[in-house]
Amino acid sequence: MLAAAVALGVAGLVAGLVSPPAWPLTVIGGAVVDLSPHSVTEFTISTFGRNDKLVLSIGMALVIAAIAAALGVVSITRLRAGLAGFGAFGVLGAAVALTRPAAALVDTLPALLGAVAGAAALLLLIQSLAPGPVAKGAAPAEDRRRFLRIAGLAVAVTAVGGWAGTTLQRRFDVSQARSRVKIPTPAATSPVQSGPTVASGIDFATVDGLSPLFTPNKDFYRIDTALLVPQIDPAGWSLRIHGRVANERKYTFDELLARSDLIEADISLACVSNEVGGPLTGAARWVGVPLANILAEVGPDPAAGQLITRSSDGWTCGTPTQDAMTTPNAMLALSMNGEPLPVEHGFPVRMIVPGLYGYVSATKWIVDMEFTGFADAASYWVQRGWDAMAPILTFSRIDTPGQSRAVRAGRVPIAGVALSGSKAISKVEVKIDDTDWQPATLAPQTSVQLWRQWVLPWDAETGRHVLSVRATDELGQLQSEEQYSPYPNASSGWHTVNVTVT
Ligand SMILES: Nc1nc2c(c(=O)[nH]1)N[C@H]1C(S)=C(S)[C@@H](COP(=O)(O)O)O[C@H]1N2
Ligand SMILES: [Mo]
Repeated sequence: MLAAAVALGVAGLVAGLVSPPAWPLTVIGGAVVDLSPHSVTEFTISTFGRNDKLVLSIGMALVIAAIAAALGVVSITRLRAGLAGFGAFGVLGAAVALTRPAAALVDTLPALLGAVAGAAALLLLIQSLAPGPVAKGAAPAEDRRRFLRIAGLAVAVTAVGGWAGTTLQRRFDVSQARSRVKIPTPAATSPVQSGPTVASGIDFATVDGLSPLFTPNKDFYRIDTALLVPQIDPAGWSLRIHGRVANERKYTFDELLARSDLIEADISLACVSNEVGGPLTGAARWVGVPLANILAEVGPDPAAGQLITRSSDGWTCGTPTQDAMTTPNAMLALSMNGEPLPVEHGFPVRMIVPGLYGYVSATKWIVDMEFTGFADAASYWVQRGWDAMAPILTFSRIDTPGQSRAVRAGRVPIAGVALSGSKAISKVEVKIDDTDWQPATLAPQTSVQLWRQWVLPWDAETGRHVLSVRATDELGQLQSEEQYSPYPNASSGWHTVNVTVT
């Protein structure tokens, strides 16, 4: 295990020097993410949400520790097998590094040099265990001291390598470049945007436990396959648009910033993996370039039904051309809640198409757009069995009281949010135990593409209670009561929470 730690520490140092994404744990983790069957990804995302990457890291650490320990035990009697094990992992790591998007030959170095260092550490450690000719008569205590000295050295190499690697990696960090970006104020802001937060005498901004109308960027859910967040300097960024278009084109970041057609819009995002009542949805004010205008400039073939967009790390998204061209406020977003896109949310540019789940609409770190047909190419999640067409289904969520929370008897708000991808929410109803459905008070619908807050005051009496919610859209469509899990086209069902009043 010490030798494996040395291998990873040295690999970290080399990766910090040549290419941070080529660190073997990032490389192998990325391959694990891409190769996982949908049942595994879905379980991980719905169980651990934004901690999914942490869980993957811990899982990999445990597996590596187990393999390393087994190799170590074997090495005591058959050192060559142990050394061969390191060699095999070095070659495997290097090979997988080459299969990653945008890989270069230098990306094999961290795994290869790490394996050499690990093998050397194993050799020294095992040799220090075996009584050599000189040490034959040595007392066991002396053998142990010798082993501990080399073990200490291994720990030091690991720590220094890891620290140096992390420090070097900061050279690739774009937060400096991001802090220099100034997003212009758009000429056109849609008139409905800054509506009051008050309706029927309730100030929704002050309801305890209710999601704020706009989710702060730091709290915004994050879902992507990127173990290392892509670091893109806007100065070197460009977006290529090609495929079945009349004029193939390239746009730079400065060209987008300088445009006179920037718009501002309030839009909710939702992840298809969200469970009923789950946290994988958020609301933000976005500024960007209207997708319709950009696409008019390239002139797509109307028969090319699918727009494939690609991120710098090779993830792909397939959006119906029709939705990309005609959905109001569909945009190439440059800012989120008044600041340049956070790096984790796609800096410098991401796509937003309101009303569709993120995996078919919300490409972060976008660098490429290609017009094609649905029969000609399948995007990342569609290859893994998720539906190619994925409009957001109407949902509603009880934010407060929370599931299994204890509540004090008396008047408390039952409150939450509801969203229908592209239609207004016209009614939200709450059911308390076995009583009739009661209409909640709705906050102003400031944008049909943004969720709508709702609240129902409740005189809570001691005991256990069951609360349910359901929403209806402006066409009178009640959200589906049928219980589905997310795969392959979003969860459905009415959100229910159990509350104990004391
Ligand atoms: N480059 C890239 N963009 C991506 C993804 C991804 O894995 N890689 N995930 C998509 C999915 S599934 C969702 S739900 C949204 C989430 O956006 P957020 O992380 O900003 O909330 O991003 C989308 N854009
Ligand atoms: Mo998603």
